Amino acid sequence: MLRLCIALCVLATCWAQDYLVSNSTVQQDCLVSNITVKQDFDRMRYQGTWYAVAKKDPVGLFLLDNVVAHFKVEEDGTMTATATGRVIILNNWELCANMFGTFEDTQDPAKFKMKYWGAAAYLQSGYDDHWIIDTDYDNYAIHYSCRELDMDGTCLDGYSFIFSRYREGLRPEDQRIVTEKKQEICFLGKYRRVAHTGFCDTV
Ligand code: RTL
Repeated sequence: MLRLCIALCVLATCWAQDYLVSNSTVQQDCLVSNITVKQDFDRMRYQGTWYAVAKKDPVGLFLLDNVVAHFKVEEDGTMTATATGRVIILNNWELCANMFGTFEDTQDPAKFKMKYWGAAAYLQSGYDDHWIIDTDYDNYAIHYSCRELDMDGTCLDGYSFIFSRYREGLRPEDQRIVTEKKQEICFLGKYRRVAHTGFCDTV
């Protein structure tokens, strides 16, 4: 009987260890403070056009589709961006929103505070976190913003964009990395594809 008990205890310990190891390789506690971002983020290489191919929405009004962002590093080193996207405001007024953003640096080169506003006064403005979770600069980027922390340190209200350098979407080889990262930021299963229909294209 004692032997059986010892054997069961050993087995249980092994299971527990296994569980902890698999849990620590993919960050599963969903604490915003434990989310890792791109190491040594290089804003110069991040410049240029990024097409949103998927997004996880926050609560409330948001960019619907046709979302394209252009990032730039100004002469003084500040990162700025413009973005366009289809929105519906006042219940049924559909338009292409022209948005602007300036980024404040933080201690971490991949974590910014983004001040954003619209070209027209009736468009939303705000001040959000803007984290670059991962990017290879040439193909894909995963953006994350938590607007409101829950009492337990997880994200209560946040949004995220999956960006591609190509309008058509991500290359198959980048999809695995992106899925892994979606899981790490605890947004897996919450994304919607972002269509590009030409709604915001200027001729
Ligand atoms: C993203 C990166 C590039 C610069 C900016 C961004 C965010 C824009 C947002 C716009 C919301 C607009 C709304 C308009 C309706 O009134 C992250 C794409 C500025 C959040 C809701």
